[in-house]
Amino acid sequence: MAVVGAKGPSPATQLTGGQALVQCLKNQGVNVVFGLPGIQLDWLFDALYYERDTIATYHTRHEQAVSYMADGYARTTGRVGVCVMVPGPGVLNAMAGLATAYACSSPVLCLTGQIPTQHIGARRGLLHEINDQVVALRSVTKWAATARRPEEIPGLMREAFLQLQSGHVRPVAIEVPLDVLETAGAVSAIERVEVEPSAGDPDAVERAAAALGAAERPAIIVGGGVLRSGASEPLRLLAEMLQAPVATSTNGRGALSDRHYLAHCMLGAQQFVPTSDLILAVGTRFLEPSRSSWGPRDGQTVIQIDIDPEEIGRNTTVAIGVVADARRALEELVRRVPRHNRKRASRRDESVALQQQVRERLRSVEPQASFAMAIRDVLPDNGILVSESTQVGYWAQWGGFPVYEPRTLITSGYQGTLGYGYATALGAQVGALSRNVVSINGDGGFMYNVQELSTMVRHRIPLVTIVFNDNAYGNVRRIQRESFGGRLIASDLHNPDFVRMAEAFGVDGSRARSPEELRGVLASALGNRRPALIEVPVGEMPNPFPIFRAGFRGYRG
Ligand SMILES: Cc1ncc(C[n+]2csc(CCOP(=O)(O)OP(=O)(O)O)c2C)c(N)n1
Ligand SMILES: [Mg+2]
Repeated sequence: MAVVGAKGPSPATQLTGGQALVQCLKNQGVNVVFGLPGIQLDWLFDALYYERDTIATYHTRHEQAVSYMADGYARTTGRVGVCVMVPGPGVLNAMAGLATAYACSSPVLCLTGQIPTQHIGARRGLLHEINDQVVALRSVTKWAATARRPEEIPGLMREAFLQLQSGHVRPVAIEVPLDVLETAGAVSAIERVEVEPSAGDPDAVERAAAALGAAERPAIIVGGGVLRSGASEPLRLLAEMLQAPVATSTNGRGALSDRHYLAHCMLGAQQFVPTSDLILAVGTRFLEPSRSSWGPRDGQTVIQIDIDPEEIGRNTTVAIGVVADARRALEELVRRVPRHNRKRASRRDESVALQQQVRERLRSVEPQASFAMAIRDVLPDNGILVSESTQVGYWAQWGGFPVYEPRTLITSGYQGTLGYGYATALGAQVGALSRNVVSINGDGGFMYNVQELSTMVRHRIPLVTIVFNDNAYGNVRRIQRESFGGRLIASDLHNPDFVRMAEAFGVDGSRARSPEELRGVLASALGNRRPALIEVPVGEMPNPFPIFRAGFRGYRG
């Protein structure tokens, strides 16, 4: 790992801890912060006040939204999403967002306060005190530290930004006690830290190139790592060179455009993996294939490329492992494979036939398919869909919703965090202000962050959010009906009139009662470029799980 652009510390100046944090953010090129203030953070917010022309502060109505928004922003931009919240209850409120960012390998920097240094660990019961806050933060970050003096802040921020750009990217956190934010010290602000991505061990890449070139029917499975490293172009070139079908995990969807003849979701992989002699896995935990009846078996060679050495071979036996950035490694393979590559017949017809077969199977799940495709019909190719744990969301994210560009489908990954969607979409829209962003929610999940309708109006975020309202935790209710003899408990919901509620917040409210109506109402909402909510009253929807998880053991959604 090479660090470029990091200059030595500039001459020290007298800065408060709060000012030091903000100078480090500024030097690192951060220009958006999501935060909710409080007395422990007054010195930090005051420092943000002085830099308000460089760093925009988006404040929310609950701390869960600051971490979700930072994650959404990071996912659409690829930049670091910064969230700021008071210690104790503020941190705890933000943890589901951090856990989701962790699951989705998202670069989120969490900055929080702490009780005054001299009292930490004494358990006196000071304002916002919780025991072992930094330990709690470690459960949802790859690295968390405490700043004990203002002078330590540049070094800690440097480490934070290194961690946010190297290895397995995941959230990091720094807690800064009240007195450290307030006190001035001789602080040297860091310059921008940029990490040069690693291309991996050349010998391992060469062995991978030789094996790929020799394979008769290679297949490629990719995950979010391809999106994070911007590896779509070398992925496409390699796939075409090898005539290898490419399946994307839920987190990797969009890595290869669904318009490409070799692009598949995991339903396609269920068909082509068993007849492949070699499987190349790139930037994916490989969880679903490795735990399914159609996953790798004896006689099939698996090559895995991952930036995280701990992921190599974690979920399946790997013949060749390459620890590398996905883009660098794929570019290297594109350069090396031609020397080894056998002459290959086009697999276009076979792949397109499989795409059609999978599409037909997916489109049989109604009304989910028609609602999702109504959205696709009016959302431009570069428009972003933020999914949720709701019936149309499952269908969309697992493969039904065609994704045409990288970073245009956002999910909660393995965390399955109900309620993450709307606030994450607000952050996604802040990161992509000139593009269309659509958030889909169930009535259950949406109400987790309903108060952020206020944030959407206050900050003029032109997001269009759709609420599929079945007056139920529909997923739970269907399981109770189908698997527990209809013993319904804790799964019915009382809701407000969503349209009137939206209007009370100053949000454009409308209703669509069918996929056809949704297409029209959504098209005009997207054209208006104003905060909007569309309620779609729905009934119980059929279970999509059997179709998607046919070969997948141990997962119920
Ligand atoms: C934080 C969290 N709490 C609870 C759940 C369990 N859960 C998954 S889906 C679901 C119901 C979702 O209801 P709704 O948002 O209305 O969507 P619907 O299934 O009705 O379309 C629940 C409670 C979860 N995934 N995450
Ligand atoms: Mg519901």
